[in-house]
Amino acid sequence: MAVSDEQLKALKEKAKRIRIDILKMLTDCGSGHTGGSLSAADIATALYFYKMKYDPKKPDWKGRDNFILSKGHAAPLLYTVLAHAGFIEKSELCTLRKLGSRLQGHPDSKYLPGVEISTGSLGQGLSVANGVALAHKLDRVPNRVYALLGDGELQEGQVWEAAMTAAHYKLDNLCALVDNNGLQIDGPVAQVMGVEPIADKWRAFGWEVMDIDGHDLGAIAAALDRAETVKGKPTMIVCRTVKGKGSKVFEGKVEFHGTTPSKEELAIATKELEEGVCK
Ligand SMILES: Cc1ncc(C[n+]2csc(CCOP(=O)(O)OP(=O)(O)O)c2C)c(N)n1
Repeated sequence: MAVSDEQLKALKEKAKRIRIDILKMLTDCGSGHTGGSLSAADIATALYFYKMKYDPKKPDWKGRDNFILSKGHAAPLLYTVLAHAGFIEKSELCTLRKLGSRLQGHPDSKYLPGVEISTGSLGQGLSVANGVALAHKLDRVPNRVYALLGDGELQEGQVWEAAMTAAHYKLDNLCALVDNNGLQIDGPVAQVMGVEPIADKWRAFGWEVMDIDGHDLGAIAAALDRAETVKGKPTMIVCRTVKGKGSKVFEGKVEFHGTTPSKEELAIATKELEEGVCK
């Protein structure tokens, strides 16, 4: 299956809408993670609107593929994607981080349909993904499992235990993606604790590895297609991204890791996104 020009156009439009909705909800709320939600917006768009099987009306449908947002602080992205996919109403997005809301600062699987597992403590998602993928193998079902990690998150030791486990159990129904935006909470990943060469490390751990532009929806779709053909080992897609992607207001600015736009910044960013200023 290859992505058509028409599909690609629709995916680009969807990613744009998702970015604008993320920024609106974050501006409204006044707290939350901007940079890492925007950097992974194209990845999540390709997963939810090109590749994954799910039924928003039956979030627990047994035939679904599973998405695990290991970098749980990108909750605004997940909530927006779930709203666009029909799991929740778009009007609920404005309840982000409010007392009693289902949309807490980090995703809570107990309250929100479509969230497979509560995340936020970095380093744990891939281990969970392994368990789900192994269960699908034991059940002899074709469901696939996707896990999204941050590059700063790769500093967590548990990630590498999970990397070994997935290869050991030959989890070819598992596809992990790393949002390789080069920044973490308080500086460049390379300065805090370097994780490069990311692709070589995963290869050495026995994974099939692809290295792509994480904002090229055609490349993401093609990589996800190819991952399905890999046999006997898990796949890692290293997605080279820009933190804060979509507007010059946020791009490459570490201070927007956990701060939200002002109303003025929202207006500028929305205009830039509408006009496609950032390619
Ligand atoms: C175990 C753990 N330690 C620290 C944090 C605090 N924290 C939240 S986001 C973040 C930076 C993560 O960087 P990265 O994975 O590169 O995320 P991205 O840049 O894509 O947002 C940190 C340290 C956490 N959530 N969990």
